[in-house]
Amino acid sequence: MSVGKTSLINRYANSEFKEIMQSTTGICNVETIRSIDGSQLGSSKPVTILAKLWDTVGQEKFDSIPKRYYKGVDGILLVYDITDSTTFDKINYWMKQIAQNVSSIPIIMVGNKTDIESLRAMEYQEGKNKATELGLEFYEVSAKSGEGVNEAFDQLIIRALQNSPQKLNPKAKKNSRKNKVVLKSKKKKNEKKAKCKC
Ligand SMILES: Nc1nc2c(ncn2[C@@H]2O[C@H](COP(=O)(O)OP(=O)(O)O)[C@@H](O)[C@H]2O)c(=O)[nH]1
Ligand SMILES: [Mg+2]
Repeated sequence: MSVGKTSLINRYANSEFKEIMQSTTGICNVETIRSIDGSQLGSSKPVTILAKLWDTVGQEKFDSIPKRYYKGVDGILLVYDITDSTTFDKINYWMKQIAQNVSSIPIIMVGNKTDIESLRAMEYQEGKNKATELGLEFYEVSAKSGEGVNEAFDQLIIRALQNSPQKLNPKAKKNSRKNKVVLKSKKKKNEKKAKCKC
């Protein structure tokens, strides 16, 4: 399901969007250093963190993501495409898959591709209602325009840090790896700062 997982990671980590993405195989991840609002983390100052974003690199097309992909995950971005109701209809399925593999980690639901409003198949409120039903926070975003992307990822990082406060080590300013948060873009979540080679 090409909902835009790789594009969202590329937008968040590299501030870019490429119309044609190579199809992805193999494990692919990208690290990005972010300065995020500290107010929800007990800090009056922005907090600098290193986030590692993992792509699902096509595994979801087999309707099952290998267990190893879930290992060490601190948070999941569950993505559907607002122009394709079949991707929305799979949210419950993926929530069950996640529940079978991880527990007690934040999950944020995201409807991608808001830049193509004319092709919208799922209304904002439908997404919001589904997220509420599942107890998830919800954002509509566009990897293409960038709308909502930083907000959704930043919020996931904040939730992940609230969930694992030991990863928030203010004394580790000189060593941002200690503030590492590992996120996997579910149905969705790619080497170095610059380009994702996926
Ligand atoms: N218009 C539009 N196209 C997008 C957006 N995000 C991804 N795409 C396109 O959707 C297709 C699939 O994107 P990709 O990131 O490879 O999806 P993935 O299979 O979930 O990783 C590609 O042609 C992208 O250019 C978006 O926000 N807006
Ligand atoms: Mg992809």
